[in-house]
Amino acid sequence: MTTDTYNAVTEFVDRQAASLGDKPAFIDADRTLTYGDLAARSRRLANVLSDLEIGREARIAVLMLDTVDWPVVFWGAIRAGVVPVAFNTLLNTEQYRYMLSDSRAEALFVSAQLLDTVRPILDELPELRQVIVTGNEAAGFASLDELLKAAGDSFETVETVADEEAFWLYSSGSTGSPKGVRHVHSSLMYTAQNYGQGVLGMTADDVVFSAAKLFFAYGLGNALTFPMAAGATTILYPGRPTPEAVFNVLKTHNPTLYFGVPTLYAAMLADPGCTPDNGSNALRLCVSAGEALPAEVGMAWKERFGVDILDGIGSTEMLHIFLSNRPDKLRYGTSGVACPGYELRLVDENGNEAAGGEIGELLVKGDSAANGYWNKRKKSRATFEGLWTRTGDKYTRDGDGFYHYCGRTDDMFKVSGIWVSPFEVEQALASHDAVIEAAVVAREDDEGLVKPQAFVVLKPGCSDDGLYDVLKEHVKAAVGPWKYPRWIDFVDDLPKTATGKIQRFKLRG
Ligand code: 3UK
Repeated sequence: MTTDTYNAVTEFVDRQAASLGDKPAFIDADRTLTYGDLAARSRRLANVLSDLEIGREARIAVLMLDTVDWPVVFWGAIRAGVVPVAFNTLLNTEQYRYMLSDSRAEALFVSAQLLDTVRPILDELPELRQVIVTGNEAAGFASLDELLKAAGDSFETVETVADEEAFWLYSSGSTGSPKGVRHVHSSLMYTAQNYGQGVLGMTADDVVFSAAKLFFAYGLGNALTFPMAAGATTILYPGRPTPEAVFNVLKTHNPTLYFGVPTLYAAMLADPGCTPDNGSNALRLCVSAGEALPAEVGMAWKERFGVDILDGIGSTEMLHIFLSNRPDKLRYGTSGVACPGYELRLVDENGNEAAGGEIGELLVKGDSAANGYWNKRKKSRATFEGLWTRTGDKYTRDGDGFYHYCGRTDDMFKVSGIWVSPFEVEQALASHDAVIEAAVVAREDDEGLVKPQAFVVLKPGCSDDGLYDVLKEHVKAAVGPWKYPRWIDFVDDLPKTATGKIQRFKLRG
């Protein structure tokens, strides 16, 4: 009997180190890590785990800022057959308590700056045997640098199989507790080939910067697996990606590819420092994901920098982008077309194919789908339907085959019997000059009929005086007379998930 022996570290790290040993793979503010360094340090990390008796299939938690240590811990664990679980660095103590206990992580690798958030719970977790601090030293804790120094430098990579679980990501969702999404070894190269190479055409000449962090599936592909598969170089930035910080990285490192999220693109465009000479002089392409990119933002960016933003939709469950615009097939205001390696379907409530032009839920088929959620059988079965994964997103497909986003399945509502996608009203509001962003929810009026209510964030210096009537007419003209918000609340900001998605449920009265 043959088993399909495959450990992703061999392909991503060792094969690249063999031919590109001295080439920088990762550059952060303080250090450069070559492909050769990464191979060596990840072998040491594997020895650290083995010395700690953390064995194959055990989980370790990775709560680390984006520095060159992140790939070392991720690949070192995978080399040892240990499963790294990437934690969002923006969460609170309670959320970490849940994720550490849910995952039964046996070790925690934590950036010194984040230690205080988890410190209060470290004694409460029976499975957690080791806390290893990266970056600065922390009294009373093992330090990553010290452990790596002391560890042996040769390690026989564990012979995992292609279908074996390699790593987990936690998916926050807008309701319920986060779900551990279990991914296998083979998925990483699958996304790198289909999207990194197939859509972006990444090569060894690329220099990559992703404002989305490595703990997001989006950032993990953008800044770790895609550039590594291509032999490219990634710039890592550990801080908060403010427009100013991002412009600074662009100017300093001149990446060829930049990955952001819509809110950040909009904020960058609104920033006084947003001029081409403040950007990268080597930029060839930009990417946006996480939420839909308003057409105006994409077009304004293109005008300002002469470079397109490719909007694409991905999910933690599918690991990366499966539906996207392409450099040669781009239509702003849409999510584009199916990526190589993926098939898409739009289905109605009864599971039938949505007929031409109708809204349907998007289902996706492709080999990077996760194994399922950890210990959440009902949710796994509702999402992973055999070869097809339900996205929970509503779409229409136009005559040219482009997919148009219509919001989440659960946020849609009907006004006067006609579907309203909060999303399209939000887009209409956001296309007004005075507006940064908007959230729209369904609210019952005095007659118990559902109507749109909007929460609007205005640009600095814009007054809301008389703006309600202006925005009402603006929306009517843009998306249809019945869709205008019957109420508008002007607010300072919108409630969002840790991954930046609007939490409409918090706004419903
Ligand atoms: C929404 C989009 C419209 C959509 C992700 C790129 O966002 C990612 O993963 P998450 O698990 O969220 C998935 C959900 O986010 N979404 C993402 N991109 C778009 N909606 N247009 C878009 N371009 O609701 C989807 O179901 O956090 C993005 C790569 C990997 C990812 N995991």
